[in-house]
Amino acid sequence: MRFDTGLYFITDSTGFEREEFLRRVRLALEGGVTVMQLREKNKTTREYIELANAVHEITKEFGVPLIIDDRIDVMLAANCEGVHVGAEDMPVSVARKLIGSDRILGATAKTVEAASKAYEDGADYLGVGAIYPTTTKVKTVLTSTKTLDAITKAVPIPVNAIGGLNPGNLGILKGINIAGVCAVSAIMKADNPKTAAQDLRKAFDEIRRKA
Ligand code: TZP
Ligand code: MG
Repeated sequence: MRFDTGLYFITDSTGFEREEFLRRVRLALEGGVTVMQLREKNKTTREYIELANAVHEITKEFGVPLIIDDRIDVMLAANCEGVHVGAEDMPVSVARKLIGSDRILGATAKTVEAASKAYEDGADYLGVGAIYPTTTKVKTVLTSTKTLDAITKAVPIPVNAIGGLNPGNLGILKGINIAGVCAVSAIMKADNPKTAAQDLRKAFDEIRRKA
């Protein structure tokens, strides 16, 4: 399965009926999402597994890896491709031991020190942000583009920018060697998640061309 963090879509099912949520997931994939993360904060374990299975059926059709936010048990239960851990979740080294070497392990990092440690502890990619303030429910602080740039130079694994990103505001990332962009609301809440994903991809390719 390809592992390309170029267009990393993080879901948030809040406020969507199941069928509408799954329709949006499919549209996002049609729009060129390269990796997807299921991020659920208010579901029971049973519900989280059930939704992971349903989303995984769709991502598999597109050959796109499905990463589960935070929950290794849910990732294993739905036999997904990987897990993403934040600063308050399972430590990266423990997560790596638990999931083995074949699954994808992502980590959040806001400093060069945290990024280097996450890499040494076994992370396959990093999410760095928030670059802009975000309306998505998350405990985070802003990360400067200077820190983002330093992190890309400090670790040899893909580094993605995250937080408040949309096709119109990627300009500040120009010249920084990120592997991709992560987005929740720019795709999840778009009138059309397919064109939203396409637009985000185009904007990312554009800043890379100018990098
Ligand atoms: N971590 C840092 S910002 C963020 C996460 C999970 C949320 C990003 O959501 P959005 O809607 O793309 O700003
Ligand atoms: Mg987390």
